[in-house]
Amino acid sequence: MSYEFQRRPENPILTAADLPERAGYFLLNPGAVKFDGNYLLLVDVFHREGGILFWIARSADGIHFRFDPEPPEWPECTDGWIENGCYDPRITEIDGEYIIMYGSHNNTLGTRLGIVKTTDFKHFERVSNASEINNRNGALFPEKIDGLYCRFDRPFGGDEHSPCDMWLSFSPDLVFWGKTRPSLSTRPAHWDQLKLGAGAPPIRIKEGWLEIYHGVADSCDGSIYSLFAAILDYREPWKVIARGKSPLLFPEMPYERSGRVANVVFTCNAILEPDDTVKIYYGAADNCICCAEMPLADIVANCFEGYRYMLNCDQR
Ligand code: M1P
Repeated sequence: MSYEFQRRPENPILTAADLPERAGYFLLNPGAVKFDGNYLLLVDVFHREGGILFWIARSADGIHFRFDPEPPEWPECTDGWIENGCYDPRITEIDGEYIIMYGSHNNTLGTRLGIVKTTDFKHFERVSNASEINNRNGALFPEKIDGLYCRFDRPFGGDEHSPCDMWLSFSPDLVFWGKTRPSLSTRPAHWDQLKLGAGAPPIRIKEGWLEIYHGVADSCDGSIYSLFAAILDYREPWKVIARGKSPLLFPEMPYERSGRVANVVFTCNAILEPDDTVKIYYGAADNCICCAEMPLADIVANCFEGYRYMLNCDQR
């Protein structure tokens, strides 16, 4: 049986033409939360003047979004790191604070993970630059594991086109990170054979932690980014309980197959709705933003239809 996300017929739901004063050329990979009765997207915008920055879009119905008139005032770095751009935000709510983990880019040195927090999506406060250089796809768990904050990250040792896996790191304070250990790895002859990276902050479900991630495969004509799911043990998230064998979303539509980067579907978010539907706002071809939905039960079925690593689901 094939379990896949269903695309919204309104796709793409946001394009650069929706920006105030034609401020940019490409939109991609938003963080997404429900905030103050609205759906809120923190969108990567490739600006007309060059560079990449965040801009907020809001919607009452989750489909028709409007950008704020101006981008938010984004806090500068405090540790000597010059941030020339920011992208791929993952937003995690912990105790009423929204913690944003994102790619903090320096034109010469590369990308590391930045952390900024807010309570109102108007004022943003820097927490830390929380990784070494050449690390991105950071996603913070919404609960501490054994008293420590826990994040996925994705170091790329060679260069970003080399094979690379997802890792887990832990921190007492969101500043100092360690106890780093491997998590999900690439799989030969699968659509995540080359590299992978966290997508959404994990969601706690009864089977463990649900993680929707992107897997990358190489083709004769560049990379192909698709979305997968895995379920990890609740107390020991380095243990994989189940992992989907086939993608939940594969770039098939024209707006996913051509754009700034061809053949990309990429999410930094997953919203579990009260009716147990999972909604994602994903970047298509690094060019525009789309929405897709799928029952949680079907995502779980996709995971268990794949490999079964461990059937002890009792630890909640
Ligand atoms: O161009 C596709 C994606 O490439 C990067 O993802 P990864 O680090 O997994 O290769 C990111 O830059 C992402 O923003 C982009 O959509």
